Order: sequence, then C-alpha cells, then structure tokens
Amino acid sequence: KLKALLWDLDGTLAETEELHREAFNRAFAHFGLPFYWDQETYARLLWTTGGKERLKRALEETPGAPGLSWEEIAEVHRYKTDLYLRLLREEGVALRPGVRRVLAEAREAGVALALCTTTSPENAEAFLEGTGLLGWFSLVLAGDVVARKKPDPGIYLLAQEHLGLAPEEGVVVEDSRSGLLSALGAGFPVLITPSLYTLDQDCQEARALLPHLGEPGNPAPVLQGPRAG
Ligand code: XBP
Ligand code: MG
Repeated sequence: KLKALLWDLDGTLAETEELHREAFNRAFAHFGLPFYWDQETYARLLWTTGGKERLKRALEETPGAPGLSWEEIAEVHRYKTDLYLRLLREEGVALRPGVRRVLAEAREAGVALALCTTTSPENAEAFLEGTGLLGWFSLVLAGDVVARKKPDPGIYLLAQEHLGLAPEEGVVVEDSRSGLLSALGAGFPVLITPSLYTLDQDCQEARALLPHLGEPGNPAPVLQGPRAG
C-alpha cells in the first residue's frame, strides 16, 4: 500500500532554477567573481547538486579563478540565498501543472507528503509559504541535512528513517537524473517529470516518465475560431 509521496522541489514542484541562476549571477557580481552563468553553462553545472558544491566545482574548473576557502564559498552562497529569497517573494513562482491536484489528492487519501530537496531549508520554507503549501508536508529534508547530496541516496534513506517507511511503500517524484539515482539508490520507485533544465537527461530507469502531472489538454488548447453555441 502507498503510504508516502516524496517530492523533489527544484524542477519538480516548480521551475525554480532560473531564479537560482539569477541569484547566483547577482552574487558573483557583488563579490567580483569572474562568473556569469548562462543557461548552457548552468545546465552543465546542475550536475553538481547543491549551490555551494556547484560554486566550488566552477571555481576548480576555471583557470585563474580565485581559490576560495569553503567558508568563503559559504559566504557567497549565503548572499545568493538572501537574493533568491527576495526574488522568490517578489516574483513568486507557480507550481507546475497538476502538482497541486496530486498533492491534494494524496492528502485526502491519507498518503503522507515529504519534501526531499538539495536546496537550502530557508528556500524550501519560503517556497512552501509562497505557494500556499505550508503544513502540507509532514517531513521536509533540505540542504546540508545530509553530508552528501543527490545523486547520493542519503536524503531518501533519511526520509525512510523519519517516516518509518519501506521503499515499496513510497513513490518519489523527481525531474532529474541526479534525483532519480538518489531515489533508486534508496530503493524507491520513481516517477520523472522532466523540467526545462533536465529535458535532455536520460531517465530510462524511472518507473514512469510523464511530461508533467497535469491532465491531458491542460492547459486547454486555444480554441480556433468562434465558440459554438
Ligand atoms: C537542486 C539543486 C540546488 C539548487 C540551488 O537540485 O541542486 O542546488 O539548484 O539551491 P534538486 P541551493 O532539484 O535535485 O534538489 O543554492 O540552495 O543549493
Ligand atoms: Mg530537481
């Protein structure tokens, strides 16, 4: 019997990565770091999950980039998080099609909801608040709650522990290969809904692959010509 749905945030509940990218780029400008992450660069860097880890990776692979300590990386990332929170509150972000319906139906059916995200806890809280989902998730695991982020299975194993859940009693919803591998590593079946940044990723080991969770024809096609009646 299905006891819990476990959700990724970025890319799965909503298309948040452009806000993250914008916040990163503004933080780089503020600190005088020699980076501007365009969409192509960001798509590649997304394979390194976690903002601090991503920045560390970029510094390492860029000849001539300053050698920042982990504390300095964390300081830049702290600033990025503040910018992201501001962008999230000012611009807001919409849930992907069908997400609210599936969450509501799960809740009604007594299926627990868990959020298992690589992003920072304050981002997750602000997101849930902004989308009217505060209190819907009985478990929120975020950011540095695990030492190693996705694709490591740590976060989904921790969720099993917290929920007292066997892998076959849950389903994970993810948008990326990193998330897929993390969930599979913990033994969960996985439903993949690719996002703008993960459309090209190979997720063939998923139990199901859907373009989105909206009903077919939602959003409704634009009517051609005058309405009948
Ligand atoms: C999301 C991430 C995060 C965000 C940025 O991956 O990797 O790093 O891009 O958030 P997933 P932070 O959807 O697999 O959880 O900068 O707060 O890490
Ligand atoms: Mg994701």
